[in-house]
Amino acid sequence: MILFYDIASSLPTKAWSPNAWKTRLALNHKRIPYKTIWVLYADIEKASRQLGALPTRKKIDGVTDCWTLPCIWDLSTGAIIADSTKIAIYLDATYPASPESPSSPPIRNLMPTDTTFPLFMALEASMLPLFHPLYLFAIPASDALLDERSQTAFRFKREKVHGKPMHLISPRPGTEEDKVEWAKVEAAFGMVHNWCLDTAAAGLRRAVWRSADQVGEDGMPTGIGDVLTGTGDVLTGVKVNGEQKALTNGDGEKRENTYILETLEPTYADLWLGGYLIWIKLVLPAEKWESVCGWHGGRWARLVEGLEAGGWMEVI
Ligand SMILES: N[C@@H](CCC(=O)N[C@@H](CS)C(=O)NCC(=O)O)C(=O)O
Repeated sequence: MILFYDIASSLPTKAWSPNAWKTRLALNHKRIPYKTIWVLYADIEKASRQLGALPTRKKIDGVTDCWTLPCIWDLSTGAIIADSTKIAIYLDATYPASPESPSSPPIRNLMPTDTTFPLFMALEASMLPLFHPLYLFAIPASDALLDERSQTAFRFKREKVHGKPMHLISPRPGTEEDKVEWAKVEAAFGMVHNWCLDTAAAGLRRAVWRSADQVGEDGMPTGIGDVLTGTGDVLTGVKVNGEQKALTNGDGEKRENTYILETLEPTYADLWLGGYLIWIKLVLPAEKWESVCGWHGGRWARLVEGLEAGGWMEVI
């Protein structure tokens, strides 16, 4: 059993923080039993110190330790780990998918091949600086969902960083600034979309692991070495043992390019992006999520629908 420390909000899900969503999606993906411990934003440092978690960075003074969530306490091993990326690495190392000792349901890997981890690190390093415009919208919207004591703590740092009071950080809806800054968010996601298109155009879709020479109990291909087929932006099928099969999600429904490495199930890169997409969907006005759904052939809506349908968004 894992205790998962997440930050509470007034949303029905309580969960809102993009970084904590990455860990929640990861725990759900690996089907590891866990229980959420809800912490108020104002109490992150106190709760983390009590737990014995390590600080993850420095505060804005550059000197003082800063504790952040998500954090997990694995009661089976005693490990206490803060930072979503460190947690993802720990989970795969401690609970790897193992064909030798199959469990039911089977444990999945977040990073299924040796190349997935460096690819994910490159994605994170490229995307993080591009997300600043997103913060302009999502930080004040998140602030509005916190309790008063947490708002004070949340605002202290953000208002310093942005040089304005919280209520002036977001561009006013409908203004030129609103359009320009939102277009930058679209461009950030567009960069990843273009990587995917380039990969497809170069015929590099063999970079797929969970697809191949066998079909698992769920009707999905398993193993390594198959060929995904399709044209342009849309995957239409998979060759299993040389035989063409429709690409389905297990319910016979056709699956288009849902995940960024064209895998049949998400890898950690999808869950990482999913953390931000879910943040947008949960905290911003509905028209912003509608706008995201129209970007890049609807791939981000498909990604979040895929996470919802697969049970990855469950709050336990
Ligand atoms: N690199 C960390 C960042 C986590 C993070 O920034 N968490 C925020 C909430 S989304 C937090 O706890 N902030 C507390 C603070 O800045 O004092 C991760 O990926 O887990």
